[in-house]
Amino acid sequence: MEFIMSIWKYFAENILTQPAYFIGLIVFIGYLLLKKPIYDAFAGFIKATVGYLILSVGSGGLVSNFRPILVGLKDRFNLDAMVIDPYFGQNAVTAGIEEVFGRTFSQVMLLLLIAFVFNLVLVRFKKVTKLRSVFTTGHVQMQQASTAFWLMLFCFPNLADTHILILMGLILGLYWAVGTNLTVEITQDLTDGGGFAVAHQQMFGLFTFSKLAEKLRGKNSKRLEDMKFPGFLSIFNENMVATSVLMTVFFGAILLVLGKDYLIAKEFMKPNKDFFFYILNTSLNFAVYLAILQLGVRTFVTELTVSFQGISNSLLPGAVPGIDCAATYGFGSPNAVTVGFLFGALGQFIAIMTLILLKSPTLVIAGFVPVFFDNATIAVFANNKGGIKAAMLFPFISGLCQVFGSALIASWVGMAAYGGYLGMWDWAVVWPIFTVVMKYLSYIGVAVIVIVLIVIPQLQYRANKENYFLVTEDYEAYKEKMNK
Ligand code: ASC
Repeated sequence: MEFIMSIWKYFAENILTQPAYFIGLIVFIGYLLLKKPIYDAFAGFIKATVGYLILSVGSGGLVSNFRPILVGLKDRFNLDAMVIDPYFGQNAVTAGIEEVFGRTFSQVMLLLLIAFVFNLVLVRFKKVTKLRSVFTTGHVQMQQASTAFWLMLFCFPNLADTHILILMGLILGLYWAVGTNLTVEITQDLTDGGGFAVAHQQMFGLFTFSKLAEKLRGKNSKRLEDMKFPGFLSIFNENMVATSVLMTVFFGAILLVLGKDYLIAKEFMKPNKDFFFYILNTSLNFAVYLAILQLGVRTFVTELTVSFQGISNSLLPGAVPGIDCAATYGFGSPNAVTVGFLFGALGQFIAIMTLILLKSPTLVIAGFVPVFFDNATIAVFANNKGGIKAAMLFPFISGLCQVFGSALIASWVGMAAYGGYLGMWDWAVVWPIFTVVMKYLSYIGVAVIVIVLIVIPQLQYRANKENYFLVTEDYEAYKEKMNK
């Protein structure tokens, strides 16, 4: 048993929680199943892994450069506030779980195993479960597992570790499978049959806002990509220019508020550098990382689309992999990403102001990951379904939800005291609801959540029985039938 556990631990640490290698492995196996020669499979592995690593350089660069700037606001003004950000959330769990509940979170790998295998089993029996996708974004699974661990302990403080893990494995595994499955149609539509779904932290949000965006679409609704600015504004038609200008205004304002002295003291900026060019350089890097990110997407998505047919022909019929939300930034209008970020930030800003005015005991600092990755993704999908108005409105609403939802849940369960909460849409809206239900209904609450999660894909299936599996199995045929 110990031997098996150590193999699992090795696999989990090096592959399962490292999406680049995990996607590489999937592509490798997929090609072998397609009976391609081994050297082709190897080449596919390299392209998929390198592509995903490029994507990670882009998204990691955004995170590491822009996260400290927003968090700096808390530091600069000595605010006693919690940061809504997955990394802060994970730290808060590590810092507080022992003090508050007297537990350690050493079995997180085991939990991932339980939940992941459960996800695979659910998809393997898709005829019954109607679930079509597997969650593969490992670093996100770790963050979610930590937060879920705290929320479950809050509801069931006396439950033994093993029992908590089993409960969590059940609910998390279902959440992953049902959440990614919710994004199958909208992602296939956005990517024109890219052959993947989204496995991230706003899956219920993407589904909800896409549905609402469809309702918002009028006869003359335009998408961002159809919009052409006239005159001098025409420079904004180009994504790189638009992003650079808007980010310089946005981050320029924040950096000015932080002030040169603070930035030097915190070693953001070298003392001999010019402040104006420091601001410009920092802001332009936003466009740089975004471009890198999109290059990464282009590198691995084709490999994944082709090779996954191997897996979906035999191992997991009709399944698609759920991957990082950033993979969608290579599709639709590139300006949607920027628009979503800015309107999400506006929503968060107004929500934070409201908390201050209402003298809320918990103050929130916007974290970069929720502001950017949630709202940009919501805008990409909303724009695709409902056009410009949707791409502005829904990230704005999402920004409000992120702040208010996180402030409520994190104060209630005691995470706010440890400085952070995950803060992404599903974790600011959906999981707080789960927590309320479990806290007040106990095991009946667990049963209610499990049943609701099981029923969701059944309802999706009912709504479009004929084409439900076609959308992953043969997208061209699906499109033709849907157009009729
Ligand atoms: C997250 C998280 C990140 C980003 C990244 C986006 O939730 O932890 O590092 O989003 O996955 O590409």
